[in-house]
Amino acid sequence: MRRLWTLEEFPFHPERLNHCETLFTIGNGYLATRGTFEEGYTGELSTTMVHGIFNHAKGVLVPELVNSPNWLPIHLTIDGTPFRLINQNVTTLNPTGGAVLGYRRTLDLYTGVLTREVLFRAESGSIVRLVFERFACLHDDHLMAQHVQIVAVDGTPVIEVDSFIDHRVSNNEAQHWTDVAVGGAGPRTQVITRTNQSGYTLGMAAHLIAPGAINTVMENGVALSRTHFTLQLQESADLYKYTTIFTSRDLADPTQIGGALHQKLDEAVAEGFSHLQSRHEREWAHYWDTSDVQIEGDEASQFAVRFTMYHILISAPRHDDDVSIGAKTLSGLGYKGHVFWDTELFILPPLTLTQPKLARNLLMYRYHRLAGARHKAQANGYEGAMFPWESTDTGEETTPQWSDVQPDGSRIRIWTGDSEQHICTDVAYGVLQYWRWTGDDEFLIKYGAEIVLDTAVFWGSRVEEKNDRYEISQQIGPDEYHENIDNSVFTNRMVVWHLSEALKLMEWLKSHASTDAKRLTDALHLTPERLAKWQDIIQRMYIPFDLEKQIHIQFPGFFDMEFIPVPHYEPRTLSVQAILGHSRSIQTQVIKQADVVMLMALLGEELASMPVLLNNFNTYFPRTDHGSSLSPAIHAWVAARLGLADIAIDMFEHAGSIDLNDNKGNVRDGIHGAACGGTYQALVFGICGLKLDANGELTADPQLPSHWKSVSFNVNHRGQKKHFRFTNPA
Ligand code: IFM
Repeated sequence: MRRLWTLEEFPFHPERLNHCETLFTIGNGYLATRGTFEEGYTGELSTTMVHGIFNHAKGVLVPELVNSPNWLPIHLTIDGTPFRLINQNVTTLNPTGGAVLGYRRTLDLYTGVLTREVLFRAESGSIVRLVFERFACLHDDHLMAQHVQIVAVDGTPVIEVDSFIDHRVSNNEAQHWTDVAVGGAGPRTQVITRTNQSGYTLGMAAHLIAPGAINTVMENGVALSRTHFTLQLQESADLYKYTTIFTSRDLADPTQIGGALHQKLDEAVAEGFSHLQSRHEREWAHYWDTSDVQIEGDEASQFAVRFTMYHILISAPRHDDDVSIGAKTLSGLGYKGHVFWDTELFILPPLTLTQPKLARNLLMYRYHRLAGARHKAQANGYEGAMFPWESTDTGEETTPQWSDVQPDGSRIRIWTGDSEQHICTDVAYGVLQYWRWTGDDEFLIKYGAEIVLDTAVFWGSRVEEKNDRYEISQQIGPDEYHENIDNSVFTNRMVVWHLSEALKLMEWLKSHASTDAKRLTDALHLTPERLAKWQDIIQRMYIPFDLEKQIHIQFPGFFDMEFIPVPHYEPRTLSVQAILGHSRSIQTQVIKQADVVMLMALLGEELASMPVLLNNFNTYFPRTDHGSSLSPAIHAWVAARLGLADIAIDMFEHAGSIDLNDNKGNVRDGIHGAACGGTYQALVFGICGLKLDANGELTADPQLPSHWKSVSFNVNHRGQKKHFRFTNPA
């Protein structure tokens, strides 16, 4: 077993069924499938999410990423005893007459291969050793492979096999599929179906290779590939199942999906499992070549950085620049697959530094959605491009306006779609960071500049000139506990940053791509008056700051509210907001997540001198309850930069273990993608202090925790792979 590369479940933990399903997700950037089992259980959250397949089903407030047909099912019966780990109700071990004698599940993060080994005794007394393997081919978006090895350890068992694609799936009961066509013959089965509102067609086909004569049987509307055979003592059999998938997003003519599915199946069958696996693993090795970070001296942290990077890599689209990564990656139904600022400020940077092609795909998703952003700006009476707080395939705002019904029957108004407008600047930050690290001028000139400039146009129209300065009212900053506040320092200061970058960008374009400078000037109406206004805003924007205390003020009035010493509530499993109750906590200084501290992470010493940054941190850290998973990593990053080593490692460990430990109890809904990306940034930007200087050169200022021996990693800098290794003095 590869050390510190392997996620292991040993023995089986039925009480952690849904948590483990999320952790053991496999994927290839086109789709991801949770770690549910081939035999299926009541209570499982079996989910395959395919990038870009959104649908707005009846009875659901907003569109959501659709749970696609389940390609995993392989049901085995041993001498008439169904192979199961637990009973249907997920409570008792020792299922229907059979007994589980041994169990271990491993996910090799280095290869993306999920393996499960089970020793199972049938009611007849026959004992079989089962080894299940699966992977979603990284070298081929459209192909998934499974292998089951069955060894007769005792007895001469008769093995019955049913393999199928299960189209009877939903998103928490919401039905998204219609016009399901199911069929098959011999070892092949197929499902072709269509989303009932958005009209995406999806097809899946599977081919089973197994001993015995394989027939297709229709049962309950499902096409099963069925076979049976007998094993002699110590004999083994291998089953292989290949599944292919295409959607109308891949093929303009949906009538070609059937042909494409079967052609790819023919190729997979001809190539064979081990060859496919080798090609798949070679692709993974390329990923890790630049994306791995090695930590000597701290095994838990070493494992956590690999685990978090794995989850970013399996969800990052490789060949599609029209989709992006949702807050829960592709690993669960949480947040309905919607794309938030989590992508550009948390998930994107590790890709920018280690897999720039993937980073570019994510930014192109925003470029392709400028029309939606312009529509949102216009609908709200502004100019330019105003990205939605929650985004799907259309680019329109898809934040629900109301929460689900609460236990008391009420619903809570959700304001983020109206007021969390800093998303516009966050996207611009991601674009410029990508450009500076990669030197991808072509991207900037053709696409990125338009994003940065048209979102700047939005801010130019959004700010309010009053009280002899510029202000921005009715905002939600990163701290979502305080809604619709005026002059969020995070937002106002990031707008100043955004407009200054936009002006610098205009100058750069004029000297490096004058035709495009003119094209954008004309298209976006970047008149001298407009640029002069940006300059004026930069100079006269209100940045709430307490001169006496030398701290930034999160928003005026913040310190007039009740002070709650958050650390006094430790140890706790709930957020302090949950402990105090919503209506009280919003009138206190309890902060959900890094807000001023987020500003410090993004702007560093460009924001203020070190003493002010330290004052800020000492002020806001004890007020933050980390009610959001986005918070700890940013605190780790900033604490490391401020030389607060103990806080830095504590917050770093917290960030890296959010999913592994399920601290918040909600990992069943999916991986916290932002915490994964934040963990990398806390390490590379925070603990190692890697950054680009004013000339675009790399500098570092490592502050390794005292118990670490070294940290090593590679980054791509302007097309070149650069290696770093930092050590602690022995
Ligand atoms: O984008 C975040 C937000 O900052 C905090 N609540 C959850 C969202 C999705 O992760």
